[in-house]
Amino acid sequence: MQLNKSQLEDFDHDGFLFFANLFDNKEIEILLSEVERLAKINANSIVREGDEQTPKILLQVHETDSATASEAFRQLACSPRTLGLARQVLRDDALYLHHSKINMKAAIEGSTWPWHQDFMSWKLDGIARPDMVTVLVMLHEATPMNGCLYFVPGTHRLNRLDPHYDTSTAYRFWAADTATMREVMAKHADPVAITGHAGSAVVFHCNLLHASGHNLSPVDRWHAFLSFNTVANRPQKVDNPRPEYVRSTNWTPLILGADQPIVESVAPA
Ligand SMILES: O=C(O)CCC(=O)C(=O)O
Repeated sequence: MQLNKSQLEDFDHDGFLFFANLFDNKEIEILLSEVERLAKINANSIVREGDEQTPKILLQVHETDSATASEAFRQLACSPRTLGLARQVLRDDALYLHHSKINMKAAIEGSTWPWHQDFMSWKLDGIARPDMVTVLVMLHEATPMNGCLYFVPGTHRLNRLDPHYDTSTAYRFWAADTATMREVMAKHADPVAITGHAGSAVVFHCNLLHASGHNLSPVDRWHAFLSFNTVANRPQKVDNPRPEYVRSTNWTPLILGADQPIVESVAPA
């Protein structure tokens, strides 16, 4: 999938590019059934929430040897439609995954993600430059009602804002504070709802301000996130690094797969 000059300019200007129906129904069915399998695993790389301990985040799905390894998600991560896209917007072919994850925003219960830039956390992982992007693949349709993401276009050009530690959900992380968001939103275009059918995808810059609401709908909203970094920008040593499943030290450049559909595959035992 070759991006043209105007798409690259749009990415540089807005901080994201959206692709409707990039993956077909068969591919999405395979990935959904993999998520169902992975969600039953008992591993530290799964964050749960609520009284029912419903899975919220399944991490490290792209590796071959993690507790939550999935060959289908490995194929997704090496596809020209994900890795190929990330290479083009980052203008670098030597990329690895800082992390991969499935955010499972469960019907009724699935909670919010406050406004943040991903690089708020990733800089603290020891990463020097914001040469990172995430490719998000919608495994279910995303709507405002079921907690789709919102982006504030162009905010990646603000560079990294001062973060504050958010403890409002089961996943504690660095986010933007209210005063900062009031100021930023007064000066920028309105946030854009990232809605689309299952199989749609969006690539976005690590300094783009984004958030999502609670899933108020009766249906689940699952999204896959592949967060790419350049090998040259791999993290430096930090005290008390976060676990491998959120801060990968596997910096071997990913090999681009053939432009073929994701196929059914048997996960490692
Ligand atoms: O899954 C969501 O709704 C938002 C996730 C998000 O913003 C993130 O993982 O950085």
